[in-house]
Amino acid sequence: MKLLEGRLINVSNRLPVEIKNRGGKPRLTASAGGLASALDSIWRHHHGLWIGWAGPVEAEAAIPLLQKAARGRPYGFRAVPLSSQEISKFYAGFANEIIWPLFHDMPSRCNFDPEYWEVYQRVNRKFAQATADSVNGKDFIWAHDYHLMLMGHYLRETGCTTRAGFFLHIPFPAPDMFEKLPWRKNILRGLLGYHLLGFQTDRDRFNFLSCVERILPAASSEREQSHNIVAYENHRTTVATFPISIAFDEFAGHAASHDVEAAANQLRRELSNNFMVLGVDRMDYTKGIPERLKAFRILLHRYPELRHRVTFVLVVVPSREDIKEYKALRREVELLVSQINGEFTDAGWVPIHYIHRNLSRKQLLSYYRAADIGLITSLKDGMNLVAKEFCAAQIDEQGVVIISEFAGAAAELRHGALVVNPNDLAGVAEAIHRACVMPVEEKRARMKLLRDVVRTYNVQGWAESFLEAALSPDGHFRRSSGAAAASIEGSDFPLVASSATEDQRIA
Ligand code: ADQ
Repeated sequence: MKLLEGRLINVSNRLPVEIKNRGGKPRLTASAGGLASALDSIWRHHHGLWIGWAGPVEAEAAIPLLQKAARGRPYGFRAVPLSSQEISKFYAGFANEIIWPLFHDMPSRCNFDPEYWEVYQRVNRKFAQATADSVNGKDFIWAHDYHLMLMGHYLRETGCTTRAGFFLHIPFPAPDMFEKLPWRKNILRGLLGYHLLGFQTDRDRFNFLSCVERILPAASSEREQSHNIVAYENHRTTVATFPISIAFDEFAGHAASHDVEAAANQLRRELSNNFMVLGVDRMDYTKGIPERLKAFRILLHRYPELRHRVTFVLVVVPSREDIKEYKALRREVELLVSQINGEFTDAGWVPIHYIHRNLSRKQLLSYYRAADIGLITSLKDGMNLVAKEFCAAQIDEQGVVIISEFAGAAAELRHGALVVNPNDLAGVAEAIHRACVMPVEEKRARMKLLRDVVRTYNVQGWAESFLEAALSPDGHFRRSSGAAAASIEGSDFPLVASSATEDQRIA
């Protein structure tokens, strides 16, 4: 892998460590979010700096703690201080009440508060200035996610000429949806200030290009075999697809350990060796959790012979609990769980085991390893790493993945998984039934295919292909392993239609 001449400057809304006030004293904690572990692999090859918000502490107090946190790491930290008003209007407001729902095709959940926009611009300028102050010409800036979409343009305004790339972890919407955003031009202009833009899937990349074509007529776009180059305001931006992945060997190695095997066996025994359907998500309205529960209820109605034989384990990690919509979702999920359990629970069998908390890596892997079905029903999802983690942990290669066609991961996993439309509740129920009765040879062949895909296109390949594209001098690069993952050809298994025909169903 070609090494950077300079440093890698990673910029994200949060640092991978957070300073919290505990008992009147600032203390270091690991910050929530999986970005740090996803990026860990690239730091093995590059030294650098990570810029982001460090938590609600004064800048002065943060410095010694961040120095302490950087000991033993190949990178240092620089905090961007944000006031509580900025956190509430930039992060909770603009990012999570406007961009998050809109980019997940849920415009009715958006709160287009103009004050959020003011603060979003201000905070992006702050990040741009802190970054420009920290880099030199040989470094490479890698910015992450929807919190920092304007920073590309603001970096150029500061006069910074260091190359800068941006990766969007969430989907990019189609023009009809994106056009609802009152600040649509500014967002596109902000993004086109970067030298490289990376999207999770080709669908997101093409949506972005269609928006540029419709909203910025002055921009021109050239199409290469695996990427596009957009020219706008005397600046060229390479636009490409880089499906994010996981550290496969690490997950698979840990899942194969005696500890995890023993814990998985114990889980199976405790669930009476029932068929285990597993859901693992953040508590988020994009993940289709109520839809999954309703599909499970249909399954138990249609196939009474599965009662006592199938158990749904729903693991949900608390998320964004200070936002009204998330509180309402939790109530809805908990009501559905209790209704379904109330309707079907019988002596010796509780159909749904609901876990609402963070699990340790070992616990999570034990569930992945013990489960017979990984059920992912996102209404829309950038990638969905849970699907890939589930495959990595399936050491016995007997689990079945059921995945929503609207999760980015479906593009890579579609040949081995059962692909469903999460809005088709009956179709999801049929897919669960199909997985329950699937011959073991078919399960093994499918899971082997899935594990090969995730092993080959792992997070290391993702990071390398992004940097390779970022460092190519004219913006043109070869088709990379990461980009190729979204269009793997050939399979023994056709797509599964999500709706079963009437005569296949048991009334
Ligand atoms: P998320 O929306 O958070 O990420 P996802 O990719 O599935 O979605 O990652 C969730 C992570 O949280 C996984 O690593 C999983 O193991 C972990 N997790 C979930 N529940 C847990 C629990 N109870 N205990 C412990 N860990 C738990 C965003 C985008 C995604 C995109 C990623 C990465 O929304 O579409 O895949 O970024 O780009």
